[in-house]
Amino acid sequence: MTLSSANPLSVVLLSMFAWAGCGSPGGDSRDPESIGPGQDFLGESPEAFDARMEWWREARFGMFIHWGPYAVPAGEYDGETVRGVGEWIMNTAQIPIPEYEAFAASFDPVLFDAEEWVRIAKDAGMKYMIITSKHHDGFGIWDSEVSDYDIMDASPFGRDILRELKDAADEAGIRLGFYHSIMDWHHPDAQGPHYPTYNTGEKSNPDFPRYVEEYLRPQVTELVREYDPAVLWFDGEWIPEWTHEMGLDMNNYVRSLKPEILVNNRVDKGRQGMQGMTRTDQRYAGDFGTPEQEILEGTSTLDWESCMTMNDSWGYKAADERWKSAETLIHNLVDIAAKGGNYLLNVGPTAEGLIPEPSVERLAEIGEWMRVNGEAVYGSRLWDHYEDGEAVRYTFTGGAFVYAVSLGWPGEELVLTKVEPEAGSEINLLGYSEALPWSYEAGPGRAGGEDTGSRLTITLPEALQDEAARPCDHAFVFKIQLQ
Ligand code: FHN
Repeated sequence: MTLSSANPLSVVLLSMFAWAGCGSPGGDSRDPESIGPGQDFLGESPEAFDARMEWWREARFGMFIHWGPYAVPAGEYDGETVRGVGEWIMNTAQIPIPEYEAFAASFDPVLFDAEEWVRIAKDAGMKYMIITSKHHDGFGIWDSEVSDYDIMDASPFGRDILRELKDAADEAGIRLGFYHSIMDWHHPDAQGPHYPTYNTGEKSNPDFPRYVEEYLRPQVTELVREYDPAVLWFDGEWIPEWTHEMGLDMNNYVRSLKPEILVNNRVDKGRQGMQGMTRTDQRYAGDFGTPEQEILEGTSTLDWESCMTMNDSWGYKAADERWKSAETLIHNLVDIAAKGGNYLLNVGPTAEGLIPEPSVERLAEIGEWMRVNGEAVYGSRLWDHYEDGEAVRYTFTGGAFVYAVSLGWPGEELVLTKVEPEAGSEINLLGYSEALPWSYEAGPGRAGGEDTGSRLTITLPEALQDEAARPCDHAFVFKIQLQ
């Protein structure tokens, strides 16, 4: 069993924050009628928040897609493999803007098939997709009126990738959201002038507010109005130029364009690094926390989504073959669902427009598992316990049943210490038709209103000791009727 994982965050901050008169510096250049006076989305009622989050909490599993001109060098520069993640090559290899623009000029993914990508995600059991509309390199993969540094004007491809994906996703009933980088290594009013170290942290561009007003916000407006995304997934908020006020302002602005949209916590400055949850020292914008490459240690009553690579790079990096196994990915999904979170699993397509085969294979294997066990993941929420030792996770989707998920085959019997079944009820292994024999011994005592030392022993038939006879691989879900 392999798992790879910090603390609760307070999302729904009910403090009032009057919209009109606040917001970004330099007056209000936005289109007035799209923002009602005094509209304050941070003051949303918990009921309204729950209603808005409902599809997302039900979904639990999504595809992250990092794709752009960085797929062209694919992690190589000057004949060398550049250290670190592929999508950072412009910064890591200190590539001057004109030279990097040449990668955009040769970004021509003729094998790109939006329906195929959506099919791969849907068949894996994923319910939503988040694609990089613009990453730190500043290149837009949609037909932007605001900029020429996009797929229509700066590359020979001439097809609107976001349009094609949106249409395919809608067709398949998959929700589509956009990652959008606040940091921009290409824009002269943003981090472009920080060359050679675009992600410096030591310099601050005094013209940055103009970038926010005349570039970032208009592009965000285009994305929301033209493509109606379900989620805006901001990133790159750590730059010194981006402020808490700008974050609150952007959150409210985006919500005023589409009140039901979801916005991650990286719109604001409250994120605690890779652990990803939001500090509580003051009110911050954002609907969910974003642990990165890790899973929360314990549970959180608040919404969170762990994003993770399948190898070590978000963007396509030819040399990176450190692929996680399908078993690891399935165990992560179960662990995250048991802890009340979402799993946003990444793919980094090639410059030709293909999702790498190792990713496709693993997603297909996860899909096989989800077709047997998905009911234990979708809509899962916190139960009394999320684990029963290293090798067992509990998921609960409301109703009369709890799911005990064994991370690996338990052998001839599975012993659980934190659940008492309804007397005389059936225990079933998902995907296996016959009910399983079980016995329950109440514990010697009760602590915290619970039986301690109780033992529920589920006996597994001889037939299932043969791997080929089991309904699935990697993790096994026992459906238990609660007392
Ligand atoms: O710098 C980015 C990185 O390239 C990638 O997009 C990840 C995904 O969450 N976020 C940032 C690092 O925290």
